[in-house]
Amino acid sequence: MQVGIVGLPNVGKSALFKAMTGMHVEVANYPFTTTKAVHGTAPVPDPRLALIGRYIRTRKYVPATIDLVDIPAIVAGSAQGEGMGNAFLENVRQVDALAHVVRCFRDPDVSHVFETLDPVRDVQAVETELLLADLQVLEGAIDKAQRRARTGDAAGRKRVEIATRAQALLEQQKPLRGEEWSRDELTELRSMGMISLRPVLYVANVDEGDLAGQSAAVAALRKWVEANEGAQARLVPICAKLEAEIADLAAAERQEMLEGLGLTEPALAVLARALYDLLGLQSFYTAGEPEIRAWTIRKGETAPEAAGSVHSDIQRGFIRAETYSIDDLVRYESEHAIRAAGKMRSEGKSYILQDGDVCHFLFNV
Ligand SMILES: Nc1nc2c(ncn2[C@@H]2O[C@H](COP(=O)(O)OP(=O)(O)OP(=O)(O)O)[C@@H](O)[C@H]2O)c(=O)[nH]1
Ligand SMILES: [Mg+2]
Repeated sequence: MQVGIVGLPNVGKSALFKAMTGMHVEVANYPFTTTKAVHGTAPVPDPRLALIGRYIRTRKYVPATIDLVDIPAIVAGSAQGEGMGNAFLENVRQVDALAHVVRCFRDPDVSHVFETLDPVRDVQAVETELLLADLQVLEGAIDKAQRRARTGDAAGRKRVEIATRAQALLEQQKPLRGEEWSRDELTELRSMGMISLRPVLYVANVDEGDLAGQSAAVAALRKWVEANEGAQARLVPICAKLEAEIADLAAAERQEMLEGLGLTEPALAVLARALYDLLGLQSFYTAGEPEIRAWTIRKGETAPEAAGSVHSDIQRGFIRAETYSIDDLVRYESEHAIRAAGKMRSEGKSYILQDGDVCHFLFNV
């Protein structure tokens, strides 16, 4: 899964990226510090790995990962070349979801491109640019498809119809993610690289003193999100600056610091959970002596599809999956005992994976 961090300049995008990936990117108090997209990986915190490790001896734990991209800032007029201009566009089209960082912290020492603190205005400014970028693409696409349609091309006619419907929504300031689309329509819109189709996680970048996100600024943003977004958006409060500092500490100090702040987990865990929920993802596990590993799949994937995320050969030559739940592992304490109790399931090609399944895939290529 690839997630693009977007937002106005100087709102804490790189601080968030640094906190999540541990990479040392430049975080500085002036707009357009980030001029080129930076890619990084964040390990998904997952207590189930260690839980499995209590019963299955292993040499290594491998968590799932989220690919993050710190994308250059978007400002009013970006779509027309203001600020960093279209620098953001190319990256924003590649990602599966957007993490939209919104300034909700008060700090007179950190400059704001619009001077005052107003998260809803900020979100709308960025959103407008994204919608304009989509509109520009649609205009071109409609033109082209109309020419095809005139020659009697059915696919061209269909594209004109879908693109025109999308255009009407965007002109009313409505992002495409808020609309119901059929599978075919989604394929068509994705092939046109529509940005506003992507789910959004709003990251309210809060004050150090407001980790739970109870300030008026966050409340206003939350209200706006509830009124204007549907199932394709979420909001989490995170203090990027503090989390970036925590990420810099050694593991032992990190735990101490979190406890001192009254936090039960690092923001990365909060962010990962929100993204899984937003994108309809879940984890399954492979476990053995070489490694215990978490894999990310979409809910509803079948056993061969899940096997495909481990290796395409395993999908191709899939025979069956020997599967059990982590609950059964905790209850019976070993795979041997699970088998003896008749709880080791043998699942075929149509089996839909359940969250937390532990799988051994049997295959033949
Ligand atoms: N007080 C406070 N300052 C923050 C917070 N997050 C970021 N900052 C500060 O805001 C400034 C900008 O942070 P960056 O992470 O560089 O912002 P950015 O969004 O990447 O900015 P550009 O790359 O210029 O678009 C830095 O001085 C940060 O220390 C926060 O949660 N609280
Ligand atoms: Mg930056």
